[in-house]
Amino acid sequence: MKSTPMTEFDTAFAEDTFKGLINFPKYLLSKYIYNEKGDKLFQKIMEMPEYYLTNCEKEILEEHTAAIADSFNGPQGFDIIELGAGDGKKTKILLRHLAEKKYNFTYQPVDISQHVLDELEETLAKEMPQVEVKTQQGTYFKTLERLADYNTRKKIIMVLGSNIGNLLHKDAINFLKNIQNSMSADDMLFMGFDQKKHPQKILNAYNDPAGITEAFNKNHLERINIELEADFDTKNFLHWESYNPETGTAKSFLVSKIAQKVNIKKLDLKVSFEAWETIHTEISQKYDDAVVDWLASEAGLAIENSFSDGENYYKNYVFRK
Ligand code: AVJ
Repeated sequence: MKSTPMTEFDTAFAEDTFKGLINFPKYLLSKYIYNEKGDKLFQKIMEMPEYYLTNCEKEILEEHTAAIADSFNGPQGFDIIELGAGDGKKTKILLRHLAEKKYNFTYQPVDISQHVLDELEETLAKEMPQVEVKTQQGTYFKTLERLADYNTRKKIIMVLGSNIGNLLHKDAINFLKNIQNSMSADDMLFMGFDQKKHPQKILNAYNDPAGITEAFNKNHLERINIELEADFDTKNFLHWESYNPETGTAKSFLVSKIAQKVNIKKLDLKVSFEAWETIHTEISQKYDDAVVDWLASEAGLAIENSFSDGENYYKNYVFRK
């Protein structure tokens, strides 16, 4: 192992990877899974039968479209700001309804990837040309800061997919606080939270027999191989999922099946693994009303309403400040 830590790194990815792999226990930050291949694998995950989250949220948006649309409306119409829009498949259910009912609104998808935004803009122009789209490239944080000064009419900030589940509670509260800071009194936050349920159902969603989630998890090592010139052999790692029904935390790991050394050239780092040593790679937090209520109140927000699927597997909450 390297004795003198580097003081400067080329990228945040390099620095975070270094920090995570010299830590005990080892970890990697899940946000780095999403390179081009990671995006594609996540699309595949959303199409798997085991990954119930997508269908549940789709069901909610389909079954409650009119009520949701109604709660969005303001005296001068409204602007939907969606953080992490992706391919917008689920959002389009809402947008189609809003356009048909001639609501006065704009759709402003925010994403770090200009490529994702360009594709979304293109499909929207084709499928519903009457919707006014203003894409916003950038980090959530920067965008929210900019939005704080924007107060001409009601804003609906939207975060779908239970994306908040990747954050520890303290980070989730900070994320919600950032959103709260950018909101005016009449603005709303519309956000999806995957719910606590039968532990087996949750484990199955993150441990599919086809191995797509395994490939998704291992893609992190492949990204390190490519971008940081490392020699991880992904065959020597096991994808392992755990779920703690007490805390509601699903945790993903890559477990080293053998004692091994990995060389990460660009970090000037040799990482040693004992047999069965772990790398923690992701959390996918599951919630209940009490926890959502607590997170919201810590961030100066209050639950105004919520919408659920038929099985109560998933909920979309409406928050106000
Ligand atoms: C995009 C964070 C909602 O945690 O359920 C899916 C990512 N990881 N399968 C989730 C994911 C493994 C997903 N989120």
